[in-house]
Amino acid sequence: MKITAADVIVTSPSRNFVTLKITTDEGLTGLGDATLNGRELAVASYLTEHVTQLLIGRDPHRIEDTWQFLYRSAYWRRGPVTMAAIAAVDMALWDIKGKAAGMPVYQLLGGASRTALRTYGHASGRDIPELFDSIRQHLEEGYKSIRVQSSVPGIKALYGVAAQAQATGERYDFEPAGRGAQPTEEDWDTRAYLRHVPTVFEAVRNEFGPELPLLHDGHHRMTPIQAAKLGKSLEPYDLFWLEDVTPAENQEAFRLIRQHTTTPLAVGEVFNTVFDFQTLIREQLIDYVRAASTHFGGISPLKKVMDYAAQYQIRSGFHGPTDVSPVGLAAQSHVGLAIHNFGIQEYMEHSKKTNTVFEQSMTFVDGYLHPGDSPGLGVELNEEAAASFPYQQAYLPYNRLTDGTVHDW
Ligand code: EZ4
Ligand code: CO
Repeated sequence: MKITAADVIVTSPSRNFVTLKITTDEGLTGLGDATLNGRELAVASYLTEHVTQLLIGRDPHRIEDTWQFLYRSAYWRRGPVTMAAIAAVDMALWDIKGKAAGMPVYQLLGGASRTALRTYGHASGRDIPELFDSIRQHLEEGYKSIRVQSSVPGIKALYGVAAQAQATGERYDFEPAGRGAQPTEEDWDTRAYLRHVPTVFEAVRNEFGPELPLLHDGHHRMTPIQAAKLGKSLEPYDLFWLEDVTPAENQEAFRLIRQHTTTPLAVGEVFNTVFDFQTLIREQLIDYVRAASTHFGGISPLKKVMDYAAQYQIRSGFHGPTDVSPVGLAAQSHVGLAIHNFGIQEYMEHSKKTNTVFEQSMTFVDGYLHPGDSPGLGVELNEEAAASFPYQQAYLPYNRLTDGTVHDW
């Protein structure tokens, strides 16, 4: 079998997605997700200008060889743009291999280690009553674990609070930045946040009891000692995990955090390779790997980092926001179903429009996700629908402190 075409499709149903479609001389096609939120066209251009022509004529079965070729022959390694581009190729080749074998990809990765993937959903509110309503709504829809984000008095706009979603009839804000030529500016105050978050979890525990697994995302905004303080102050509320407490370029920061708190820690949604996890895993500084197949070079490296993590009882918690396309979500769901050290899968439903562009065998039943048993990844692109939603420029928001200093968002 030989690759005869590799096309990049950019579509924007409720947000932008970049998809690679690889076609073979035997008529099999494969899809890969190359979406890098807010920098989409950089990856599209990396693929169309530098990668697609290298794929023509190659044997699509040689997944590992193609991955190593793209990683090593570029000389310039790593980084989100490069690794999202390589991820798309890797996923598309696994998709083709599954279709050629007549099997879902999880079968090629060793077969299912569980019946389905436990998920968590995103509850949020501008105040406690709104947050409680959101948690109840998620529970009614079957979610068994809940991420809790709420507004903080004194901070006007806040990450993770779906303030506009209600107005549009969807659950989530699919494009938190809004579309446009400039990023939205938000405000941030770490002291106000650190004071407020424990009171929110106390209220949630009082209302929903001790059993419900609760998660929280700090979104990279604290210093190591502030993160340690937050972890400690949340211990009475028994979190499933606390995520992205610091901007984790500095892996050593987790040594300090770990000394101070037994709250389980999750990190890695912006990581691109196993090297970003090297110290964190080897020194057992985290509990969950937050990598996403799309930003981590695809299915092949995700399986490898999880096998490394397994030696240290560290489990998966793959990143599943709506900016990971249905193709990327399917790819990591096949990995999650196959590995022994699966933890939980983040699951934000995609919008109705997105689901018209990406036809999926994935099911979500009673809080559990399953990638389905269609051969390959189980996602097909409706190209006509994709073409009806042209790219729109979009930026993620950014933060400024009260004195005007730019802060991590
Ligand atoms: O802000 O994927 O845990 N989820 C997150 C996400 C990220 C977005 C950025 O594109 O932190 O919502
Ligand atoms: Co996050």
